[in-house]
Amino acid sequence: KESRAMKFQRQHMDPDGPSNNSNYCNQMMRRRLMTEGRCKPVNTFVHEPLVDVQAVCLQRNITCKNGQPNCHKSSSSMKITDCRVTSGSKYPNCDYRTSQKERHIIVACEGNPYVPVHFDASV
Ligand code: PAP
Repeated sequence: KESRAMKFQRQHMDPDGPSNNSNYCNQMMRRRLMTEGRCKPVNTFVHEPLVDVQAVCLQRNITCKNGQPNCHKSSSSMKITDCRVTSGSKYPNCDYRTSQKERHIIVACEGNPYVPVHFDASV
């Protein structure tokens, strides 16, 4: 079974991206299996080395959107791409808007090793 840490990498890590094109989210959301059963409504890909994203778990704890205390904010801004399903998108034809940004990321971490398992927000 896929671990939460591996699921985070599948859903959120693209260190070598982004290919600079407006179809990025349409292609990546499908390729990373987030359009199976439903179109995942919002998802962020991070374009930084995995070690740098894992290191965010070493930052001090902050409260996550769901009230849990296991979130951490990156000290530097990171290259990210936000994917948001369009209003006209109809499953199984999942259609996304692609927005490239540079933001501080907030991730939830768990386990031993203590690694990212959930992408909470970018600020
Ligand atoms: P995403 O939130 O990163 O988009 P999602 O598929 O929702 O991905 O998975 C997040 C996982 O992190 C969930 O575990 P599961 O796959 O076993 O359902 C969720 O329980 C877990 N998680 C751990 N800490 C938190 C947190 N503070 N907030 C939300 N989810 C968390």
